Amino acid sequence: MLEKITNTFSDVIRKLSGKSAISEKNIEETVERIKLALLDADVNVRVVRRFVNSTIEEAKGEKVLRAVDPGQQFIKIIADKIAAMLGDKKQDLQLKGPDTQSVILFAGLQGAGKTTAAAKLALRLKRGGRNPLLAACDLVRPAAVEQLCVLGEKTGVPVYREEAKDAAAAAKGALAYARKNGNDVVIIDTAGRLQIDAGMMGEIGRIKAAAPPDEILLVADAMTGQNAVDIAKAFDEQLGLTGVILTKFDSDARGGAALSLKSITGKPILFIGTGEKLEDLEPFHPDRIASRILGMGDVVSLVEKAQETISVEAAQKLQKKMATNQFTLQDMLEQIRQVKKMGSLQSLVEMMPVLAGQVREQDFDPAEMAREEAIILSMTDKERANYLIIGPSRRKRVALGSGTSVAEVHRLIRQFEKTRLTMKKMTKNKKMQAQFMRQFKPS
Ligand SMILES: Nc1nc2c(ncn2[C@@H]2O[C@H](COP(=O)(O)OP(=O)(O)OP(=O)(O)O)[C@@H](O)[C@H]2O)c(=O)[nH]1
Ligand SMILES: [Mg+2]
Repeated sequence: MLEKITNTFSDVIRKLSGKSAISEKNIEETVERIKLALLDADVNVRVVRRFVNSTIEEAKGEKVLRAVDPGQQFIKIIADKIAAMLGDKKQDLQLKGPDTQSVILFAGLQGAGKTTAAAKLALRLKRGGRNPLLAACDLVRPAAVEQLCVLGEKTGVPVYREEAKDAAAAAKGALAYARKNGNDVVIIDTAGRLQIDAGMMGEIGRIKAAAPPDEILLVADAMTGQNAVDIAKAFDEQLGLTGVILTKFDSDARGGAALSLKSITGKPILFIGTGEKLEDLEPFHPDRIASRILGMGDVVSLVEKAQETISVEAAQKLQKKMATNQFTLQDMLEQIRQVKKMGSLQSLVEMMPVLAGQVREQDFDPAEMAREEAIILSMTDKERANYLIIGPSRRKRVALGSGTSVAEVHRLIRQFEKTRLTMKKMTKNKKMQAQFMRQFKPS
């Protein structure tokens, strides 16, 4: 996700952050480098030009050149401009209250990911307490209705289908069905074509008239860069879009579509598709994506992800143990299990690029974690509470019991001692804590 552009930006930011003085020449050179990176990322030329002009103008003002920490000030300007390019504020779906029927119409080219996104959004709304209905109105591609039905089955969201071959009539039928069955959001999946053509636009126009939507969302493939922006413009002119879902964001290394869409079309990106699984649809937060691109890490998403898996009480308990040096092997076991729950290191490092290079892949290797878990599980409660009693003969027993070697048991205990030591240092040292926190925050 955005690897390519993030690499350049992280490097620029790293070079700036240590600087105690910044000259006009520094500003120009930095902006030039970013300009090339943006163009290389397939960002619209007009958007790039606007970025260059406004950044130079603002950075050359008193604020940066005379600031106590000019590097940080300059970074802040860049971060704000990138967030503005992405759309500034997060936009929500505009739906009516839960007791009134809302309609969401999906449009887009063939293979953009409409049907998948419709099912993902239905699942999201259902988890948010809504009662959605999926309407199968792609009557062009033979297997389209079946595909939606399969996804409906997986998400537990009902699918409305008609045998007749008129998409607008099917949409109307879906609304009536939803009213009868208490479905408060109807999500209409439509047929895509290879290119924008009159047939497709006419059909979606008829569906729009038959089932007046609250949201008309374009589903566009992020990997197509500027093409996605052109498509959005065309759809908006003919149908009047309310927003965009950018799919396949997980495979988009460059980010050109995301960085140009809002400025060029004026339409907000509401969601991004981040994978093929039905859970892989995330609300689009411009500020968070901006700090991700700048290599400063998406701390908020990381914390949210951690909160989903680690309870607040557990975190507080751990903090207390850290402070009083009571961290035991049992706590380490629980941590290993939590890390396992949070998913792969890859997804974490993507949210926190500053971690890349600091954490080693093998620290999060599932096989290694399973071995560590087995070792601790082979210890007695007493041993887990006080690692100092685990002498040579106990280590041998633990190795045997866990199907590992004595060397691996040694290594785990050494690792544990090191962790304890780091924790002790961290909690004792206010400066170190502040330093640790500062790497997450630009200012
Ligand atoms: N990696 C990734 N793949 C996706 C994403 N969204 C959709 N896909 C894949 O893209 C392919 C096409 O998705 P569909 O949902 O069938 O696309 P569509 O727009 O409905 O296509 P038509 O109905 O033929 O117009 C499928 O293989 C999906 O699994 C995403 O966010 N990330
Ligand atoms: Mg489809």
